[in-house]
Amino acid sequence: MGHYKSNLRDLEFNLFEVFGRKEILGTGPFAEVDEDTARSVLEEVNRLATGPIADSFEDADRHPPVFDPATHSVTMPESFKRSYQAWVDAEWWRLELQPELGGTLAPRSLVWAMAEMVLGANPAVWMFACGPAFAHLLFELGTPEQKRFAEMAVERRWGATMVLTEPDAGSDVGAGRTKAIQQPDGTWHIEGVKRFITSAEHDMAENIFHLVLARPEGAKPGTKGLSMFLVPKYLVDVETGELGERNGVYVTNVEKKMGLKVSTTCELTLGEKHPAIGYLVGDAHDGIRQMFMVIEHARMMVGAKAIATLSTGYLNALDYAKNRLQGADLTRSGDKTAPRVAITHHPDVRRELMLQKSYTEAMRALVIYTATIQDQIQIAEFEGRRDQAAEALNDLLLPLVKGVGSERSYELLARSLQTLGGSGFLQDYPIEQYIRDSKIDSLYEGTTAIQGQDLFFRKVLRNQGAALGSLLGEIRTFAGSEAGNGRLKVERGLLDEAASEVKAMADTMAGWAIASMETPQEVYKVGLNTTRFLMALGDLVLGWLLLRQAEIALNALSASEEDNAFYTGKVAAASFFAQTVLPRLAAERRVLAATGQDLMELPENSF
Ligand code: ST9
Ligand code: FAD
Repeated sequence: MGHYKSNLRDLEFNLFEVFGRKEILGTGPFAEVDEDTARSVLEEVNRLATGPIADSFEDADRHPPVFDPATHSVTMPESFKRSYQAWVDAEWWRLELQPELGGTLAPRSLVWAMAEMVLGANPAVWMFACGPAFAHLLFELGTPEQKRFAEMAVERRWGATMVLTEPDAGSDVGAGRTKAIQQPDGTWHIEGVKRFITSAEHDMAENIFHLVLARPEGAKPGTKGLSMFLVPKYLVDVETGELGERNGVYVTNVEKKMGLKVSTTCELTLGEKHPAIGYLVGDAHDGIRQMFMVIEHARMMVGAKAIATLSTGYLNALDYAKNRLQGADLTRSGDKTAPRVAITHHPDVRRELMLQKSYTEAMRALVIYTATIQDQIQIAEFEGRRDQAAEALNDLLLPLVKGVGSERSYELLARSLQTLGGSGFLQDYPIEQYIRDSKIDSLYEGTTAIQGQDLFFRKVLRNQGAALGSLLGEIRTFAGSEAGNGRLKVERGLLDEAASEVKAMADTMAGWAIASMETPQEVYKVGLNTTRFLMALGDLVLGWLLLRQAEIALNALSASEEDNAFYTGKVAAASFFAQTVLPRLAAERRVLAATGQDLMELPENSF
């Protein structure tokens, strides 16, 4: 048995029983993908993920890529190349592409369900294989030549990267100093050093194209002065498809890391040896907006990766717990002759397992729910209109998927390891690697602090609370409904209280933000609470999604005996979360309300 334990049953429960994807499959933009096709895709991806994709997970951690500074090249582990090739050859990544690029457009909900299994089995496989998704964006934004480039990138499976970060520009992307100098022939020379660039070098594709943020000479400071350039490793003749000269963009270092070692994290030096030729994407100076189209996608991916890892961590812990005999049942602890029981019998282990299960399944539901909002956006685009409410809700949910998904997964993976006792600390089990590999998820694509600020300042305040208001409205309507026919009454009451706490938190923070227009320091109180608010809204939404699942599960339970254990577990997880997690939001609200300026006034040398 490989390390990866998938949960296809729960993915299908979300897609088909909770979020009714049957209604949109086989119709509109998804005419080519009906329910049967979707189910068989999931089954096939599950087979690949639990087999060849997962196979190199451990080996590639122990034998990471080798960088040769003399040739600026990277040799990938052979085992990993096989996993990568298995995924690329299966061609399911075409479900992300429009037909003009050789794709068969599927709903985002199906794509993210499929992604969960690959990301859980071997996340770097998905990341290295993102070239076509980058090409999809280039095809949308690019000039006719760039569209042709994008077609070739898909046909020939080129790799791709997103290039923002510099030594002095991490969270603060606008501090970037990489320059772009226009040439008489309309191309640009890019000069600078970027760092931490994922997948910027490897030996699994004949070409790699970089989407680079750089500042044209004379452009204004900050993010709004940045433009996006296409900088290929090898120049390409788009008429003939021939690869031309080596471009002046070289990997000058590959980082040694705590985890996710097979994913190359590169220093990228542009224009030092010879010119690094760049092409302005879409011939428009619109870099940060364009790059955020990639970032939004990548933030969803990072959250999905974290949650997928927690899921396999929990299922490994559960498997171990069912088989590990230790101690007697607590009711017979005084009897030294009592039979030893599986540790699942111990109340403390049960509580820990249920905490892992409820967060895992709630966060999976969060990913799929967010993806269903993306389905709505896709359908609107297909019909030639914009669904602005769906766009705003998707914007609101993304920091939850990324910020809450990564923080809770890392925290709970430590609980999964704990379930194995000392064995969890060993490399004989995959959880120590899961923890190392998933730590990155709260760091890249915007740290948790950035997610909290994005959520509050951009997605709540700037949106004047519209998306938050309608989400809270939906949650409260559910709480006030008859969902669960009385069986979920207590839980719905707890959900309603939690919604009031979160609303009060948002109102208090908005009050400080408004007051800061007169008294600037008031904004510190907001900044002291943005992460708290992020996590609190996350718990509320997770609690709601679990209860929605429980309602469906209760109906299914009374309709048939089939899958009894699965549905019973759903109701139990929702109930547990409502009773043990949601009440904590009252304390969070009190802590928030009591925020003062003390921390900000404390002299730095008193820390
Ligand atoms: C990284 C990569 O870490 C790690 C993993 C790589 C994996 C590779 C594979 C990924 C695959 C993806 C494939 C994709 C293909 C795509 C296909 C898609 C079809 N939402 O607030 P302001 C924009 S990479 C949208 O003033 P500051 C907006 O245009 C490194 N847009 O910001 C705005 O203008 P306006 C990741 C947003 O104070 C403008 O920015 N690094 C959003 O100037 C300025 O906004 C980071 O993530 C948003 N949420 O700058 C950096 N926010 O307001 C983290 C801003 O007029 N730091 N815009 O609309 C931040 O996010 C900062 O808050 C900051 C601040 C840089 C935005
Ligand atoms: P800093 O910005 O220096 O942050 C340090 C600490 O300060 C953090 O805790 C942060 O939350 C906090 N902080 C910073 N600013 C604020 C603020 N305004 N308010 C509150 N707190 C703040 N980048 C790319 O462009 N492309 C890639 O492909 C890529 N891949 C990566 C892969 C790996 C393995 C790693 C480690 C990084 C990668 N990155 C990539 C860079 C990544 O996005 C940045 O590391 C991240 O955005 C944080 O920047 P920083 O590391 O400079 O931290």
